[in-house]
Parts: sequence; structure tokens; C-alpha cells
Amino acid sequence: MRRLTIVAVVLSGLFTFDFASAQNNPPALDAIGARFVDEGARLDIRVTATDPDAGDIITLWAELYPTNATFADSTGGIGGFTFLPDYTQAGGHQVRFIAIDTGGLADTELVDITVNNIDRAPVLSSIPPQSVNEGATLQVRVTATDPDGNIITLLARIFRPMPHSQIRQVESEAWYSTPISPRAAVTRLRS
Ligand SMILES: [Ca+2]
Ligand SMILES: [Ca+2]
Ligand SMILES: [Ca+2]
Repeated sequence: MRRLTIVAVVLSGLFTFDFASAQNNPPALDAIGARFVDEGARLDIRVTATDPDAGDIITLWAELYPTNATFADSTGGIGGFTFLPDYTQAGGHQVRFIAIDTGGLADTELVDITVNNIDRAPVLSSIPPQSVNEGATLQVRVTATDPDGNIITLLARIFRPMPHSQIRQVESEAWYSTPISPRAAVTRLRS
């Protein structure tokens, strides 16, 4: 709370001004420091600040925060920041936290937030049971997608070669795959 009192005294045509002012002091944010979070996980930061002047009200807010982040001032010098990074937000982010008092003085901290990339497994489309006549060729179309858009390598392995047959993988191709337009690899099994 800031008070400013001005006293003017007129003495023989001279003006004397006497200033009696209670100095406003800035609020202080408690240190936050760098933070780390995985893609798909949740980061919560409790933000607190105090003001040395009795009666001063502190307002808290945040700037620059990325998509999927929110900040709420709970009043009383306490606030909460929540960040739920999705799987496209790996990398560095910065958020500026600000505490401002009734008189307009402020304290800020620019916080580095690192989102760690998380690799998710590719997904094979289901393959129904197959059958083939002796002497014929079985051709199975195999497709897979990766939710991160990673390059997919498709492999075929024969686990139980049947007696009197010679089953082998004769062709295997790997294609770049995206979740939007999956492409296929064809594996031919010849008996
Ligand atoms: Ca103050
Ligand atoms: Ca990612
Ligand atoms: Ca992946």
C-alpha cells in the first residue's frame, strides 16, 4: 500500500513541500527453475509469491505458454500452471511467470520447459488366417502405421516350417508410412 501526503505551508510567500511517503516494495516470486516432462505426460507447477507490504494484493499470471498449457491465479499469491504436451510438442518451451502488486511493481521468472520425445510403437493391421493349395502361391498384404510417422520396417519370419514343404520368404519390402496414408509391404510365401 502506498501513501503519499503533501503538506503545503505558506510562509512569507515561500512554499515548502513536505513528502511523507511509505515506499512500495516489489513482490517476490518464489524460484521455479527449469522443468522437464515427457510427451503425453502432465507437468504441474505451483507458483507462489509474497509481498513485503501488508495489504498489498498480488496478481499472478503467465505469458508465452504453449498449446495445451493453462494457468490459473488462485489469488493470495498462489497460482497453478498445467501443461499436457501432446506427441508433437517435443523440444524446448519457455513460460514467463509474473507477480504484480497493487502498486504495479512486479517480479518475473522465465522458465525453460523441456518436453522429451516419446516413441510410440507401430501398429500392424490385423491379418486373418490364410490358406493356400499345394503348389500354389500365397500372397499376404501386410500394412502397418506408426503414430509418430516413423519409418516402418516390415519383416516376416517362419516359425514352424511344415514337413514336406519348403516355405520361405521370397520378398519383403519396407515403405515409409504415415498415419494418414499407410502403404503396404507384400510378403510372398511359396510352398
Ligand atoms: Ca508491494
Ligand atoms: Ca513426438
Ligand atoms: Ca514410433
